[in-house]
Amino acid sequence: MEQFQIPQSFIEEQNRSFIQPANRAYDVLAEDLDRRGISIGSITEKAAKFEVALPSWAVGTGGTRFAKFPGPGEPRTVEEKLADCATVHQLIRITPRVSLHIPWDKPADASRLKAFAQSLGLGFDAMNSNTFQDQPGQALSYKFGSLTHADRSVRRKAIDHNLECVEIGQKLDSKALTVWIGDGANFPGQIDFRRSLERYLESLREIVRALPDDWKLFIEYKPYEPALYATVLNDWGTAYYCASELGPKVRCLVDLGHHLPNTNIELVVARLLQCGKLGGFHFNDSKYGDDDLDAGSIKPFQLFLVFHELVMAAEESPDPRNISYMIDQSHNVTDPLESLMVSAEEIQRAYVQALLVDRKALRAHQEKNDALMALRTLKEAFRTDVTPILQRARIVRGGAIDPLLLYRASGYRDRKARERPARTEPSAGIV
Ligand code: PSV
Ligand code: MN
Repeated sequence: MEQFQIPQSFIEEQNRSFIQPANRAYDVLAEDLDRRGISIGSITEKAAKFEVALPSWAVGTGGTRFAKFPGPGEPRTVEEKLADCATVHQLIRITPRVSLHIPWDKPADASRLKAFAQSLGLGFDAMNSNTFQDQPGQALSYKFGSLTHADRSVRRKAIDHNLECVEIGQKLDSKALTVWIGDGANFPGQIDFRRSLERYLESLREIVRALPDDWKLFIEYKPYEPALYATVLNDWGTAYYCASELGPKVRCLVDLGHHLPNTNIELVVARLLQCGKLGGFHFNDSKYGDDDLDAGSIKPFQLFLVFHELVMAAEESPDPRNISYMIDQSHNVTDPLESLMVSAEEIQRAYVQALLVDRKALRAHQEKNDALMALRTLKEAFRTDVTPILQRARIVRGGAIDPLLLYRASGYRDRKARERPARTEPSAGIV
């Protein structure tokens, strides 16, 4: 059966009903920014160049450990996941790459998958290994750990899996491997903290040795879950220590949900930037823990402050090693494609707002210890409604002025529901 895609002519036709108010709003904002000494043209250009990668594992409905409530037209294969990602990118125009999870997305033929992705206008971002779950029939279990397991043969299996991810990634033209492990303990005394970390480094050394020259490895930390008493890679300090020990190809990955409540994440970002060890992000939002909610839905000011650190650091010393931006969310109650479009836009919004900060004024207020004026300077940028810039950035690239409304009007989900008959077996699991 032919797979439905939204015709480009439909986007153009829909955009016609939004173009006049969008243009008017852009002109009003241009005047306002001009008064503030900011050229809207150069900000729009930067906004149009912004990119964030989509997670293959988030185009299907997610769930909690209690239940999952799948929606109609869920993608069943990696090809269908890519088709959904292509639709998001078609409308939003800032998500040209997909981050794959192995073995969830293990391709039967990697070169064919690469060609298929290219035909959809997509490429690949970081590969993700999975040693936090056993696969059907797996003899050596990860129940008590993987890269840090006490048993050498389990560590061997986990190392080999990561090497395989790199091998697949090379065929797909990916340039990075993200390693997140669930290793840890539920009971005091269950593991030796220092031995576990030594074993982690020993395992990682072998993986890093096999990395192609132009590849990076991202260490993703997380304070707890699935281990509920102690986690081996628990925080940015541990990740930073390991990244330093493992050399220049290894950096830290900040997943916004992977911090204890009230952690000042923008400060963590600044520290990692300063140490030259910030490699990438998994964007999402949270209220309590690793909630994997939509980026910008709970703490948009925090997201803005993170981008303020990134933009400021890039302005002070442009870093050619650049940082990978990826989304990592679980969409439990929404259409995942809608959530991904809205989230990508919120991430781009925070970036654009951060571009508007009058950093000279901010510096002057800091030097005079004028706390309120410093905050006001940040808030002035944060409060600016940059929607007209985001819309214009999409228009120039052939995207949708209002991606959410256009997606709903296109009937995409209904078409997919017919093309992809639902699976009926109940399923639990986070993603
Ligand atoms: C772990 O919670 C995590 O953030 C890692 O990035 C995993 O790869 C991803 O979620 C998917 O479960
Ligand atoms: Mn993550």
